[in-house]
Amino acid sequence: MRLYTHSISSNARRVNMVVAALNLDVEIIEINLASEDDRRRLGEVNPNSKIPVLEDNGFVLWESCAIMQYLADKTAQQRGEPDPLYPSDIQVRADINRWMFWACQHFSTSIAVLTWERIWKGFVTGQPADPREEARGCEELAQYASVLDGHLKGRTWLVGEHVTLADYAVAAPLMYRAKAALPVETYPNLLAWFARIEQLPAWQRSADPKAMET
Ligand SMILES: N[C@@H](CCC(=O)N[C@@H](CS)C(=O)NCC(=O)O)C(=O)O
Repeated sequence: MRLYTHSISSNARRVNMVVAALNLDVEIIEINLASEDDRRRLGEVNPNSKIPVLEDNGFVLWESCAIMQYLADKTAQQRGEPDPLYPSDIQVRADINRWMFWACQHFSTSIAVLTWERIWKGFVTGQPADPREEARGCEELAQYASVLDGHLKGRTWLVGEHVTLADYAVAAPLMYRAKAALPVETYPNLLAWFARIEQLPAWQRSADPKAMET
C-alpha cells in the first residue's frame, strides 16, 4: 500500500495514526503541497488535489475518514477479528461514524478558519490575519468545543471504553492547538481527553510519517 501524506496535514494525521496503531506496512509518499511536481503527482491520484490518498494494489481512495475505515476493515479481514479501534457491532460503528462525520463537517472546519488565518495565510498570500475571520473561527470553535467537552464529561474516550477511530478523527486538528493558539483552555474534559491522546504511541509516531514505515 502507498500513502500520500505529509506531516503538516491534520487530515493526513488521522490516517497516519491508524497506520501507526495497526503497524501497517505502507510506503510513504511525502507530498509537499508547495511543490508543482508533487501537486502534479497528487493530481494523478486525487482530482481534488488533496492529501491524504491511499493506493492499494490499484484501488485508489481519498478522504481521510474513508481511508481510516478501509484500513481498519481490511486489517480486521486479514487478522480474522475486528480491532477495538473499529468494532463490528453496528451501533458502536454508527456512533464512531457519527463522530468521524462531525469531525470533518464541524470541528475541523472551525479549527481550519483559525489555522488558515494564524498559520498558513501569511505563507501563502503574505497577508496578515483578518481579525473578523479570527473572531468567526473562535465563535465556531467555541460552539463545537463545548459539544465535545460536554460529551466527554465522565468519559475517557468518545465511544465506549476504548480509544477508537472517532478519537483519532476528532483529535487530529488539535495538533495545531499551540501554534494556532486554539482557544480551548476553558474546556477541562476536552483538555484531559486530548492529554490522553497525546500519550498514545499512535499520536506520537504519526507526527512524522517517515517514522511509521516498518
Ligand atoms: N476532506 C478531506 C480534506 C483533505 C484536505 O483538505 N487536505 C489538505 C491538507 S490538511 C490539502 O491537501 N490541501 C491542499 C489544497 O487544498 O490545495 C479529507 O478529510 O481527506
